[in-house]
Amino acid sequence: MSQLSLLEPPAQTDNTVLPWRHIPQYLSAKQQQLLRAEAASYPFERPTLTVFGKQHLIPREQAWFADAGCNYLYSGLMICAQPWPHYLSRLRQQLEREFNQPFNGVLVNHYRDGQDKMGWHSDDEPEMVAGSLVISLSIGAARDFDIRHKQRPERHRIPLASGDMLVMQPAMQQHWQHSLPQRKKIASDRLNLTFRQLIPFYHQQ
Ligand SMILES: O=C(O)CCC(=O)C(=O)O
Repeated sequence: MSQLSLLEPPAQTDNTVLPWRHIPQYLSAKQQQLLRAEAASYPFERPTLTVFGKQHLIPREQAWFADAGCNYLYSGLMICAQPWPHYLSRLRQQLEREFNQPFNGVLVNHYRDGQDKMGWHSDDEPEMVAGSLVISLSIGAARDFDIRHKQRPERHRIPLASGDMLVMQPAMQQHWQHSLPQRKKIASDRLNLTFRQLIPFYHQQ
């Protein structure tokens, strides 16, 4: 697929342009299989978050792979960069060519089953490079991805299947929030990879 068609945002019937693009089946079956197998050895963690004074384990597992100096302060937690695994690094190179943008970090979320989830948020941390794309890729169980506008009562739901890509334009983080709701009947797991561009050494300045 050409870079232009990947970036072209969809128009709604009222001609509003939405700042994301869903590309079904971006990853080949082989890529999905290799990444899934590689993920079996990722150093997943479940850090503890403090919400209203109470401590909670995050309802999923996560790992952060990034270049040196690209530590990430995410939901109040500093996550340190782990070195890039082989197939994630190859995928990063493919995305850098496709989108003509450097991606120096990837957050891997592992939802062990439909109980695991992610709450409403925007990927708008100050260490993210202004104007950069966030590329999300899904492998495993199909899950709904919800999007809501920050100011008006507008919502969208995108069913993300294995191999799908979601290109998030900068305006998505500025004006919208997203979440991955619980789906208690889903018994199988899902990996989500979000490739990001961070300002190196932001937290050491
Ligand atoms: O799992 C997903 O599709 C969402 C992940 C997400 O929102 C994030 O990494 O910020």
